[in-house]
Amino acid sequence: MNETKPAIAVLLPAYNEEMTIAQTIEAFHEAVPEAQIYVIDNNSKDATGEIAADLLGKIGCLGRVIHESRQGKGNALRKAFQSIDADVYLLADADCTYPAEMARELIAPIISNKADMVVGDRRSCGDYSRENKRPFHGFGNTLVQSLVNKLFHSKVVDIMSGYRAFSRLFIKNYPVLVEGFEIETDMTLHALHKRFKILEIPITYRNRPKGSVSKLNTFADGMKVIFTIIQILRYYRPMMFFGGLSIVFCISGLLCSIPVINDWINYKYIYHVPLAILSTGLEIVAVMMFSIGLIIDTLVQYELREYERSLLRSGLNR
Ligand SMILES: Nc1nc2c(ncn2[C@@H]2O[C@H](COP(=O)(O)OP(=O)(O)O)[C@@H](O)[C@H]2O)c(=O)[nH]1
Ligand SMILES: [Mg+2]
Repeated sequence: MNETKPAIAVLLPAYNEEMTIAQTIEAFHEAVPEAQIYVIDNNSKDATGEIAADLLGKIGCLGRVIHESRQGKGNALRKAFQSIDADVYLLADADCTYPAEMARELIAPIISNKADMVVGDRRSCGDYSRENKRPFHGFGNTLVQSLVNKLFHSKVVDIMSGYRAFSRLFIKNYPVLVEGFEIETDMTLHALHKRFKILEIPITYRNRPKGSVSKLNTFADGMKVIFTIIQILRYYRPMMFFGGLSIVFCISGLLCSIPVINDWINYKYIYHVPLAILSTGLEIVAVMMFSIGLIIDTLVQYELREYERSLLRSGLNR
């Protein structure tokens, strides 16, 4: 790798994007001519792969088309992160929605080491709410955003943006464990949890051109958002998750025990035997939940420690 001139890789995951792929490649090639452009095609049923390969050859661009058979944006990026070596990675959609002309602005903080992840924030300019015709997506975004910011004491505006630049340090130490669209949320969480430097730059956002359709499914991906929220709590704040459940069980157990205790105080005998058994069971579950939270919290701390060690071992400077 060259110290003076950093290698830049533009990553364009694409699934059935024959309408927009050529325009997207051209736009990024014009914005950053020295960059290598990689299109990660995922079993597209249209001519996405061929169009991309032809065009990359024609314009003399250094990148190539990568094929990944496991479906999903997460799987596609996993392959890209494993097989591409660069100093700066720029991720965008292959659907002409993100402004390629702002590529340099996103890349600059990575090159000058001011950030490990730069996020193109679609929300601050107001374009996203205006251009995006799917209100549920905005709602899901806001829900996850406020939860994440509360948990990590952060101020991230656009958690799910698909326009991002990354340092080599971030990419080569990011374990891709998700398969689909959860990858953006996951990357943000990973960066916050592992204390990578995040910078957000407001960008303009256009809707997909007519005839081109989003691969996102409002219901299925909406369910995933809810699942993601549960996972965030479970993995990143286990004590809060299991502790919260423990409190719920503990209070339910106490409520169930009121008639039982009443019996004992008044008659020195227990008439509400089923309630007594139920409250005992609930209190046992409460203690179990608390213990599970404590164990997983310790594991997360241990994992964080190991992660920091591996960063030091990888010999890359922040
Ligand atoms: N490689 C690959 N890319 C995908 C897949 N699904 C979506 N993409 C691409 O990921 C990008 C974002 O998807 P998009 O449908 O635009 O989602 P939206 O921007 O949230 O509406 C686009 O460039 C898609 O072509 C997939 O299964 N595999
Ligand atoms: Mg898109």
